[in-house]
Amino acid sequence: MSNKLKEMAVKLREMANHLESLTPDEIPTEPAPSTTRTILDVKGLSKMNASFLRNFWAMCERNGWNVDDIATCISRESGFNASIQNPLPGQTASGLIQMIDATAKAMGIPGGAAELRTMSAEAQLPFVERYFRTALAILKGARPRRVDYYLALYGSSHVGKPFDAVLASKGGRLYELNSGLDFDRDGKIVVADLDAAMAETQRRTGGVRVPVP
Ligand SMILES: [Ca+2]
Repeated sequence: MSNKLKEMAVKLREMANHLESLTPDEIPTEPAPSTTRTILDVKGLSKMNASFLRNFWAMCERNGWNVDDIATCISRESGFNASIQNPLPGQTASGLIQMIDATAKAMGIPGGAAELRTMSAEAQLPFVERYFRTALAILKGARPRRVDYYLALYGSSHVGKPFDAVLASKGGRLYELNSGLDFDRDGKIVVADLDAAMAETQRRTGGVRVPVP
């Protein structure tokens, strides 16, 4: 046995003797494991209060949804600003996930988008949950891809579509309203563009995560 190994053996024996001499109360315990409940720090998320973060986490957990991906959608749509409205003329899209007036009414808000804008972010969550549940039902229980959450916001008919499926083309109204989503600027918004936009939003966090209190 080398001298180094002998020294280590002696040290280990000393440590073992020391531990044996401790009473149970004195035996050092492992520090409490840090929480695994964290959400990717996408723009706007860190300003949300503890109650919202807890409810948001619980909503994703009970539905088996990816909390980072839904947070990414909300960040891109509203920056977690519950009272925000799409500023373009004639557009009613409002709130966390930018529901249009007809959708807000269909989700059970009698006053539609105008009423939605008066609700807190936390009060909007049950309607966000109802919306995603309805839109993702087309997957029949299959795990959504990252982009499926975003596709859900563009109409549930797009959920599950392949990455090369075209959602809008240059010249069309839908394209002009969402031209920022044409990530590679080729005149077509395809599913892959939406996924790339989500990836970019997530990359900008630098991997920083917000703990759920
Ligand atoms: Ca494109």
